[in-house]
Amino acid sequence: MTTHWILGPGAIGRLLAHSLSPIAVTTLIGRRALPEQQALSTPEGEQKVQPLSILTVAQLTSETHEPPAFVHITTKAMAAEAALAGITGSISPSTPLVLWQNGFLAQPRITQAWPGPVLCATTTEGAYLTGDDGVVHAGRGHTFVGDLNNRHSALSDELAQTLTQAGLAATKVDDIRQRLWQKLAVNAAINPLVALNGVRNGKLRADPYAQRVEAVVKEVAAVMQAEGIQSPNGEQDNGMIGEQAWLALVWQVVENTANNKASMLQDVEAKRPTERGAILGPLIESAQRHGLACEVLRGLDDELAEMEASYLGTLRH
Ligand code: KPL
Repeated sequence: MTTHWILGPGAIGRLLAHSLSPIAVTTLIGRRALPEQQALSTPEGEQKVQPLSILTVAQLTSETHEPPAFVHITTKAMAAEAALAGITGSISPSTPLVLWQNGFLAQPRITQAWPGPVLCATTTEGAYLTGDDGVVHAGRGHTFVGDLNNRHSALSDELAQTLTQAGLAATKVDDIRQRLWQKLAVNAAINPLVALNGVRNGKLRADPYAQRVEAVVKEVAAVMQAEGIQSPNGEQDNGMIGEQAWLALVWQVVENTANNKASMLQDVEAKRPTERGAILGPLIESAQRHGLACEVLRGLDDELAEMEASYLGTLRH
């Protein structure tokens, strides 16, 4: 059996641990201790309780372990590098990493810095935590796996097969960069606006938000074009191009997730740092690099920074 370490016991981390445990030697690693008995509620409403091997970073670093075949990093985007730094003394630098973050911040940085293979995963599996000992697998989705430089096709394939065998349908792809940016584009159009206004996704369809969505998508579409990222449903049989295609995609996701509290709204409500740096950050940086307008994106980032500062007690820079 292969050995998987999962760094970050959030919803996706725990869903992975539950799914992989029956077929692989799996260890879930976090900053604080969690109960060994962990519950999973399946999309079909079944309740499963199983013991998971859970270690704190301190326990991990004080003992010797069988070297992992894969280290999954399932923290929030801005915590990924620090989480990796916390365990580098315990793994070989050739260990394959799997990055599960939103946005496009951790992925290029860790790919550049880590000597071993760095795979990226983007998933539509839906999951949320119900406390220290429970996770709800709310909806089945699909996971795409690949690496930014297309150098680890066989390893991506191996991981996709393992995930599929574990019940999380997955496919190896050679365009993971495109897919990460596509998800980022949709997240940028939805997450900041719902987080700032404290509304569920569906509210964006009406005044006063719909116009703001269009203004965000206008800037996002220009950045996507400059980055060579195609809209997933653009320029096909519907004849839509660029901005129109991105807008159609965003409205489609808003419709499909109308009742959702987006992840950034959940972060704000729980007074946690948001993923603005990983979602708006790369867009603003790219717009500036390409000489494109980004006033709307920068405005959202500033408003979010202000809001975070109000509950985190940090000073604006
Ligand atoms: O992925 C999402 C998120 O919540 O982060 C969206 C697409 C906005 C759905 O809620």
